[in-house]
Amino acid sequence: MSLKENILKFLLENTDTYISGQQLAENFGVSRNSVWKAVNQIKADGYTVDSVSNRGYRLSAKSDVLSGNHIKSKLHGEAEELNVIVLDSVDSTNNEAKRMTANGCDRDTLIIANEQTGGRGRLGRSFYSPKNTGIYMSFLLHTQLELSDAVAVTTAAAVSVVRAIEKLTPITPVIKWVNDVYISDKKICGILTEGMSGFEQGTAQTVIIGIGINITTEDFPDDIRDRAGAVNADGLHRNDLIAETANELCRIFCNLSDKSYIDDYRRCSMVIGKKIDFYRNNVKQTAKAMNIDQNGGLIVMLGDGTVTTLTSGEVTVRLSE
Ligand code: BT5
Repeated sequence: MSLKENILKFLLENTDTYISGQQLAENFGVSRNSVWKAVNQIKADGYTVDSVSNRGYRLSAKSDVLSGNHIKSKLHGEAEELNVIVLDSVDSTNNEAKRMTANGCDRDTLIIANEQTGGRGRLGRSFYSPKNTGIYMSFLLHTQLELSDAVAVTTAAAVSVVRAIEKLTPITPVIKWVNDVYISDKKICGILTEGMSGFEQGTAQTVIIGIGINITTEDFPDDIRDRAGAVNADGLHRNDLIAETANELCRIFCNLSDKSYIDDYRRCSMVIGKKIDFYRNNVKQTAKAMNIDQNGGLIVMLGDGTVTTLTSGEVTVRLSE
């Protein structure tokens, strides 16, 4: 690690106290001038460092700069093996994951961007991804999944986001089948799962799970202003939420046959028991959402009493007026 990275790590671990330049210089065996230069580089990266004469430096708790090292230091369990890549700006982290796969990347990788210039939703829709205020990340995981498991993967990702937010904040989000997370009636997160399949085997060998979470985003474009919101929790840092989501997702994903996460999905569902409209191939149907099955499918009762299960992520569900 460079001097800058060492000092940053030290300051991140000691945000409750001032550390003198002298102490940092002694810790890392360098001059105070080198410490001063490294702190200036840390500030240039976007961190807020309070410096008070005779006391020293302290990283402000407000600093929310994406850091691969910080994220890695908080990964545990199955997630510890993840290769973590942080980008300042990219068209879409899902696109980047596809490019990496095409270039032969065979490691399970988490790609995170501070901004997306072409963030994507389902069915060619876009996902607004401005700088500094959100989490835009894709898990590139190597696997042997049945293509029919795609919905299960998306539900697992939604549960991971909810569990991570619940762990780090006092907020309890809800999930709108299949891929949206809401807080106070506003969408704060969308998930886009894409498989790169071996058509002959009918399996996905690489799955890309894209997750976008609005953390402090305020100025949404006009067309989504009424429907989009942000987590907006005091003291929540993106690095921590990314790591916690990764810990949960990798744990569930590595044991996908253990369906206990579906209980959390049901607990947080905002559609069970509600009247919904769903759109399949642009045809609108009205139904009552009855339950979520063990594979993440939505069991609905149609107007004529027929019960059917929606399994396709290509179905769009809206709560009826
Ligand atoms: C989604 O699609 O919500 C999936 C979004 C996945 C985004 C992640 S970010 C990392 C990775 N890289 C990517 O390029 N994508 C993934 P869908 O259910 O189709 O919803 C899209 C709709 O949500 C849009 O048509 C808007 O109405 C709305 N929307 C767009 N941006 C939003 C935002 N930032 N917050 C809330 N709603 C948004």
